[in-house]
Amino acid sequence: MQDELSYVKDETAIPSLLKKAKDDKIETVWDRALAMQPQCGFGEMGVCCTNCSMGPCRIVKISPDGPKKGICGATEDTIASRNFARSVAAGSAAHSDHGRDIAEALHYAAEQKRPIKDEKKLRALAEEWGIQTEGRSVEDLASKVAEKALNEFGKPFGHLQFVERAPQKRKEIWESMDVTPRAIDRDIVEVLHSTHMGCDADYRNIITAAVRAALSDGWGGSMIGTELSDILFGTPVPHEVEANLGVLKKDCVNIVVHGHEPTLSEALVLAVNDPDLIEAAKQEGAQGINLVGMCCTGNEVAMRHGIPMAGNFFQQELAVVTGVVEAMVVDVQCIMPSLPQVAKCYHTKLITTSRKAKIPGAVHMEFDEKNSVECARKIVLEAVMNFKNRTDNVLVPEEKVTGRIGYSVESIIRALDGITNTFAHQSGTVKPLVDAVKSGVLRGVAAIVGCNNHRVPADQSHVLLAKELIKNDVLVVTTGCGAHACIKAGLMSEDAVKLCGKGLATCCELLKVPPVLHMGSCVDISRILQLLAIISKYMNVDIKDLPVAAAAPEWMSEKALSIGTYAVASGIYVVLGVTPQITGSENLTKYLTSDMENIYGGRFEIESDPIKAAHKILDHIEVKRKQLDI
Ligand code: CUV
Ligand code: SF4
Repeated sequence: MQDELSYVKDETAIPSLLKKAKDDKIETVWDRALAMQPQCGFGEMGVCCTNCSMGPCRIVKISPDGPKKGICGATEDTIASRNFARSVAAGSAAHSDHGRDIAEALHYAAEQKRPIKDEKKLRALAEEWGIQTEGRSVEDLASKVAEKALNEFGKPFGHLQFVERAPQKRKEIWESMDVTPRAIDRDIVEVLHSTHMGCDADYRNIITAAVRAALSDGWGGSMIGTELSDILFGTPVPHEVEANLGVLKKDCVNIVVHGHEPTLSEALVLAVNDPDLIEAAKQEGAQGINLVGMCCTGNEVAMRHGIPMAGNFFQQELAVVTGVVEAMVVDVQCIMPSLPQVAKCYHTKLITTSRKAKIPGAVHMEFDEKNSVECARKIVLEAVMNFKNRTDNVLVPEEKVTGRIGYSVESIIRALDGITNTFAHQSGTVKPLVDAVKSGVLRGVAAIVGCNNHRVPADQSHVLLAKELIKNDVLVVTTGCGAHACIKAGLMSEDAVKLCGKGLATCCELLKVPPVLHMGSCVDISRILQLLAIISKYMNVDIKDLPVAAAAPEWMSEKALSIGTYAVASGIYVVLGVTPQITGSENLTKYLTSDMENIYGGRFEIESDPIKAAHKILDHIEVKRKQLDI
């Protein structure tokens, strides 16, 4: 927990709005974090168990007195690993259920003969999955691909199809550990079962089950989410976008779309361009309708449509505090239940749309995939009609920057090749990138992903880490709230080249890309896996051999734990800036931060100082370079 002064220096637009929130007597996440101090030591160390009603049980670590076992006899290792595994399973469930919704959306789009944007990618995926493509209509193919994707969740035999994308050596490691993901739902259920009271008590075996569920996310649910979203809504290509809360417009009806799934936000993009609704907004005295995005759904529509990126996780309450938001439309994940309280103090309507996420105090307008455009129109009209209720108590912050985003794997490969044909699918190769790394001009690649957390001044660790890495000639790729942080700090602008080391600066200028590449939302970390798999196969090595690393400097969600776990199990070195709730078990901590490297080639590192984290990543990259003899 940091005091407010820590926000004053950065580029987040937070200080001015935080002051307004104070004046307006609005309670924010920082107030509640302060009120929560000191936080529970048992929970912090992961040694509180509530898995059965004989509990809650907690293990006392700080003194020789007090219980060292749960009532059933569960040790700290068992309890901490079960808690960790259940979090991973929940994170994998969230990402994968998102993937399932996209697969359903593709199914209905095919059924209703709605547009399917990337036919080339659809055909490529159908071929990859062994679906007969010749002579088949787009709708027919889309429907087959959707069905095959939906079967990935519960098929009784075999393993996930995207496992085949991994390099051979990686697949062998997974086979030897029996963690090859089988069916997404099954792998998640197995974690819930095996961590039930009186089941698995071996922390290593519990983590093995968690690894399988996490791989089901990265190489399953998330990858399905990304690939099918691209097929349905279009594969992102590079373009300019504006970011930060300054994208709100005083004279327009402002709609903030917040949450995760692109289905809702895509329908809203269509609805806000409806001439009738724009006319209605004008009738109400507005200049027009301004749709902006927040968190990952913001990333989705920014990547595909250039919709402005209003902000990340810690800016959601402050967006409402501006007083100019007519509606905040949310679906699932990372939506603070505090929002209706904040909205109540202004005229803002908080509109929930998913049956999976209702919030007391919000207006619920359920989004129906079969009727998406009509639903979206109703929501937009609700916002338009709310414009007249706006008061004078408004503050739109000045902070607004422009950046270049849209780096799907296809776009990156095209940028490398200097090919401008935006319709080509996977044309070109990663050779120029590999050559740049081999020659040492580029030292390596690092991913910066994840959320905001009150334990870190908002965005600061993302930005400091990114700056230190690019200064040392490491190309950064980013998703999620990390991407919002980086664009706000100007790291996706042309000027960012000035912050780069000589080698990276040369590459960026040559290829006309920023040093920090926005690859999308959190499910789009599957794009990073895909890129690493392509590079590994090209170089004929395993992912663990590459001079790459990942960091989640401000992570908070269970999804981030699932991501971290599948990254480690994919052979990646992962630095966490916030300590996970595992430290009550020395064995588990050692397993995750050390032993796993001997098995999977990747491991967790815990480092809260972003500059130190950058140097640990740089050291790791140099070790890998040496091993590759480059
Ligand atoms: Ni997944 S990155 S808070 S919204 S998971 Fe949500 Fe995206 Fe973290 Fe940000
Ligand atoms: Fe306690 Fe064991 Fe029940 Fe957990 S499962 S609450 S440790 S008795």
